[in-house]
Amino acid sequence: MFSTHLLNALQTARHIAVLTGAGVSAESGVPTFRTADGLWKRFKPEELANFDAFMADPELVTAWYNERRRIINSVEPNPGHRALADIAHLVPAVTLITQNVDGLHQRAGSRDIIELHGNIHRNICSRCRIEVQLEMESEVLQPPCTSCGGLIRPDVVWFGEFLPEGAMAAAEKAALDCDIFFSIGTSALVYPAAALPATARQHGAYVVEINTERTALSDHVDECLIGPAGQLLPMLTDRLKENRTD
Ligand code: BV8
Ligand code: ZN
Repeated sequence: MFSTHLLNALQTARHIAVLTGAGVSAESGVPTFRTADGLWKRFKPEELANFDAFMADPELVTAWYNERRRIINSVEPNPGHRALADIAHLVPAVTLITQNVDGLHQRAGSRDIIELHGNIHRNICSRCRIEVQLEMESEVLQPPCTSCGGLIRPDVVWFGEFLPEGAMAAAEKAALDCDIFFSIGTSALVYPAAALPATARQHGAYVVEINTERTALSDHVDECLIGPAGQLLPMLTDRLKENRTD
């Protein structure tokens, strides 16, 4: 399943970078962007996850995020999340870069996470961007911002919006420095996150993809492992635990 090269590289790696996408949370029961049903059957995520859609119909977009938050709050991290938390104890440096907004890596015990696209559990004013505690989980809109009257929105990065200050720089720094770069559970379609594996490879990292199917990235990696992250990652950490001596 895993190449000798990868297993050897894991033994001596001093820095591993990991980019995760919705596929890592799929086995927890969180729908991915592409196979989702419900609201997502009728709308493409790009049509909902953007500021114009929110301003045009704040109730619809808020309902979509409330529904997603309800699903996320009802699930648990899966063995894939936990294996990624374990790896951080087996390798001197692991940088976990996630596109996911569900907070499941944190709940699985991972630390030092770079959340490229924000976090659905945080809410901010769309005008002055102060953080707002949700008054109650409801379909209706939260009351407007008490300091400026702006609409309250989830603290996630929408299409056409810039990533959080410093997040992409930190992710790029890890891609430049790492020995092994994993792209796990992402369709590798959304930029600038999708550019990270190429950056890593150009700087000498061994790039590994883990996905249940081939993606736009698959022809541009050193090793493409087809299978569910929740199964392959624990197998990988088991091999790592067997042989790592330091
Ligand atoms: C920006 C948060 C600067 C919200 C999301 C070139 C350069 C820069 C920008 C662009 C560019 N070209 C186009 C753009 C614009 C755009 C973009 O990339 N568009 C795409 C559609 C072409 N990018 C942006 O707008 C970004 N901003 O660049 O700012 C700027 C500013 C102004 C003008 C120009 C530039 C912001 C993008 C962030 C959008 N926010 N999420 C929310 O969650 O609601 S995107 C969202 O979809 C995710 O966060 C993720 O990033 C993205 C893709 O999702 P994936 O995680 O990959 O999930 P997906 O469902 O697609 O795939 C799941 C995969 O898992 C599948 O491959 C499946 O096979 C696999 N899988 C399933 N089960 C399993 C599994 N794998 C393993 N195990 C399993 N069990
Ligand atoms: Zn405000």
